[in-house]
Amino acid sequence: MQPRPLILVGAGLNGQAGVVLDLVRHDPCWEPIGFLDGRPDLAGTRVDGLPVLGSTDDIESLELPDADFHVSIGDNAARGALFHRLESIGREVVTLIHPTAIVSERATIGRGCYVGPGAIVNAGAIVGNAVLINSGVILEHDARVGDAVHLAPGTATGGRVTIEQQAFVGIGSVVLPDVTIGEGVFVGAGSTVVRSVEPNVTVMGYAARKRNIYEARRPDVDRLQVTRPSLPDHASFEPAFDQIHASGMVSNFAHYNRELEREIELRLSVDHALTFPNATSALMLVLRVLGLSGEVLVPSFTFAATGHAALWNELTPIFVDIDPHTLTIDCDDLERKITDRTSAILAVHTFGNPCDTTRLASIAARHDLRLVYDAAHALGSLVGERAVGSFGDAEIFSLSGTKVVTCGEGALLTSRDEALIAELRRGRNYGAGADYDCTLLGLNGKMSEYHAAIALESLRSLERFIAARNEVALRYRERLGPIPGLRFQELPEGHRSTYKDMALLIDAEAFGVDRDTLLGRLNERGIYPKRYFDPPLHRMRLYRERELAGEGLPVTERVASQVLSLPIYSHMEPEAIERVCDAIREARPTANLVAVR
Ligand code: T4K
Repeated sequence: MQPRPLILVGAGLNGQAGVVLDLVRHDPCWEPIGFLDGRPDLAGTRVDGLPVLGSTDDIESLELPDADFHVSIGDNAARGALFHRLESIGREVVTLIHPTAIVSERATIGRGCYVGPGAIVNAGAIVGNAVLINSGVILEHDARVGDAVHLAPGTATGGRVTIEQQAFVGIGSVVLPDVTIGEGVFVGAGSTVVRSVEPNVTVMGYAARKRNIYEARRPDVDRLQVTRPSLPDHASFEPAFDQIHASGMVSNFAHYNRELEREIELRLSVDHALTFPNATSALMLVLRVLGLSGEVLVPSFTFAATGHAALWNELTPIFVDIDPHTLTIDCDDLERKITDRTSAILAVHTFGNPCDTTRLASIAARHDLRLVYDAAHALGSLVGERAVGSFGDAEIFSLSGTKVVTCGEGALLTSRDEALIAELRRGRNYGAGADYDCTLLGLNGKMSEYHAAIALESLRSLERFIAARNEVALRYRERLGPIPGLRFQELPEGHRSTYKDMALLIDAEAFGVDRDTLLGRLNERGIYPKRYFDPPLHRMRLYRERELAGEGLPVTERVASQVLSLPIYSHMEPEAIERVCDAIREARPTANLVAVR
């Protein structure tokens, strides 16, 4: 067999690269032909006889020979980002496994990983991409390991542990069975982790006993996530929690659920509001209760839950394109796709930007279609003076952890239709009334009283949160709008968005680097935007397998490949916004830098 040429990314021979070079030099499958490295002093030199072919800064523009790649860098953020950049330009990033490692046939290891001498990866383990499993690691059965994790030598895990992306587990640490180590966690050498660790925390020592552990949350400014919940002071929940405790009614649509429904009816000027445990179940139920059949028109550019609600009801989602500016459903394409099998429109107020509600209402009336809005992002959005919530047959808001107002998990459905609401009340109670005689295939659609109390308290801040997000959005627009190749989702005149997400679109040619490269560069600097919504529904395997691979969705295709949701949250400091803007500006190739501040 001809050995395959291999380029190592990272040339630090006193680090991971030395170990990897040793491995591939003894493996007849590979012929190492050179390095890429970010240090300027190495450019044009030779390391251990092999040429340094260029800088990692220039991966996208270098003319490199036909070869596979392996990123041999210990730092999780740098390795993950370089892996991503190489894949985004179509390069193969290979996994290397030392011949003395034991990997179960029932384990799965992703791309770009390294498994060192004597390591054991046991049955049922699923390992992500760009993961370092160092010498002598024991990764026990059914482990789940996220992307760009680093398990230092001698780490031993019990069964079924989960280690989320970019976590680092130090030398000789032990992780007990069933423990979850959150994203970005740092576990110090020699620790014993006996309970789950939440994301972005450092733990050291015997992590069960408070006395013996050092635990520190990294300051927000270190890692900028796509969002963070803004939560009222913990103490503000206590009176309600005490009352729930004293009353003994913790569920079944009791006092706080009713209060929350009333509050929403008043705030949004809607006739009826119902609480739900999440927007997904509310969407599923409303499509069932409306008694739909055949086809439902939905945008493909949305979160999975929108399309899934149709599939759960054995309806056929027909994918509609989006407007290139507002990113909400394209009414012209929608009209073209109406057939005699169409029974409903399920439109989405994408990222909080309201749809063209006037035109949608008129199309629905003309074709006798039911009209439901997935308003998961849009609690507090306005169409002129009128709040989102009173359009269509029903609108559904999410209160999950990434939303502007959150109670952990939860949702609200609003409608003017009294008969529909009565059916939904039964539906969210398994389909039964007080007599337990079910008249419809319902579900458990109950929000707990604790969640309702949190939502009520959090709702008090809704206007303040939306105002703050609009300020953040304005600042982003001012700073980044003038840069060639960048544009934002457009808001029709007179509409108010919640800015649940701050969607930026990157035109690779005009900006100089593409969306995925930009994402990698931002990740290297501790900034973690998200590709909402890529892949769009019609490109998800679930939908392709059902031959629901929508056709004629050119705008969706383009937007999905260009979109990046930038960090935005209601308590975001101006310095954090500037940090994101600086990082985006500096991600451009030098030649493209024009005098834009
Ligand atoms: N329709 C639409 C259009 C939707 O977007 C959604 C949900 C639904 C329907 C369904 O609503 P629900 O059934 O969920 O009520 C998130 C949310 O989990 C999901 O609710 C949301 N849409 C979707 C767009 O985004 P992920 O998997 O991207 O979130 P995750 O866990 O990666 O979080 C992103 C960042 O937010 C993290 O890096 C850290 C931060 N975060 C997140 C959570 C959950 C926190 O700081 N605290 C938290 O509690 O899905």
